[in-house]
Amino acid sequence: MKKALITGITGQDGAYLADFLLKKGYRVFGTYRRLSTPNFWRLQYLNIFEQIELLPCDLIDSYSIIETLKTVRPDEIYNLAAQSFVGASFEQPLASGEVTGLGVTRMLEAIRLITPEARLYQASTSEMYGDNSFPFQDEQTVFCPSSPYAAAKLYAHHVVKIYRKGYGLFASNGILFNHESPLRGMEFVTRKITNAVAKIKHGLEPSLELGNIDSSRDWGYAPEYIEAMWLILQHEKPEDFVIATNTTHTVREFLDIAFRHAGLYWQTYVKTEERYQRPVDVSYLKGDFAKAREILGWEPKTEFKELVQIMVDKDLERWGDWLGGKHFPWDAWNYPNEKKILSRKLKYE
Ligand code: NAP
Ligand code: G4F
Repeated sequence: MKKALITGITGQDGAYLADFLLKKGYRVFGTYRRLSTPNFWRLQYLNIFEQIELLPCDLIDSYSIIETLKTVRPDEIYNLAAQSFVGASFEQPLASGEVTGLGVTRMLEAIRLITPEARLYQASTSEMYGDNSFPFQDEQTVFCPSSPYAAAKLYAHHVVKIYRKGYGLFASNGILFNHESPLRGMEFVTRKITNAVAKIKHGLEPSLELGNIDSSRDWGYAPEYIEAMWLILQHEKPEDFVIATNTTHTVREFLDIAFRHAGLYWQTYVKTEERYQRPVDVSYLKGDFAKAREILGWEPKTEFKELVQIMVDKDLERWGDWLGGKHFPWDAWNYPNEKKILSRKLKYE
């Protein structure tokens, strides 16, 4: 049975990827970091929590990465862990650089020393193109990062290429454009909007405040992007791939579809506030995934409008359930029994 290790398994992509790999017959190991309030709700939500083997590991702590690799000896490593919120990277630029940038070098060094035969997927990002002026972006487009997050990801992207070339590691970057779902973090604009639509519709909130609603993103559906990560590691050689939809929409368009879907007009409820503006923003992203289509046979299926509606429907349902007294997986009661946490002393061959 193949063993996959996912860092960032508690995040949106980590949870969907774990689900995908379990269905493919993998033994799935996931790392989590120490938090005062543990965060396993997505794995509970997908009903896969019991099937995941957990290990404590933080990308700022080399030794925890080394112990994890020694314990698991994975065939495939999906490095999804990051401080992934662009806005927070302006507030905590050093911590973001430590985790999102240097964390990847720590992972690569550990792989080089302990499991050089393992295949590494690194979660690169369209943010690396920054505030560019190209009509679309692909694997050849120059990078011009516009945030500490993007600069850290670009550093990581290059270090992956250096270890591939210098040490012969099977290490690939997936340059994924924005991908969303009902499991998206609440701080990102899509989920912030769909959650607010649901609360406004249910009479739980009066309005929504946003920042720059003119920026444009290439938004896809997260579960489909997970398959691309896996395909990248099944490819015969390590390479970098853009994963996108070849379309772009503004935050305004997202607002329009989301509110209309709930029978509301966004103009009645949405205010823009200076405090949600970033010091530098990326105004336009539109990816070209031609290489992934040609080599991996991957393409997106869910269109923008459908994606927005999926998210609104799910948040409407959740808040409706909540009002009816039903509480969905969330928060402290998800904390695992310590027996569930793998001992570093155990070995899995
Ligand atoms: P996410 O929901 O924010 O998940 C990030 C994960 O990283 C969480 O599991 C988080 O753990 C973990 N993490 C944070 N700091 C860590 C640390 N110091 N050590 C170990 N783990 C740490 O992000 P996502 O949307 O799933 O994205 C997955 C990856 O793809 C990220 O690297 C992101 O930058 C990248 N990416 C995302 C998109 C997108 O549109 N979603 C596009 C391109 C690239 P906690 O639960 O403990 O916080
Ligand atoms: O949803 P966002 O925070 O996503 P952003 O910055 O594009 O980053 C996401 O996608 C990247 C891929 O390109 C990932 F690498 C990254 O990890 C993350 O998943 O913001 C999207 C746009 C921005 O232009 C932002 O300024 O929405 C604008 N926006 C307007 N009002 C807002 C808000 N963004 C947030 N988060 N909150 C607002 O109130």
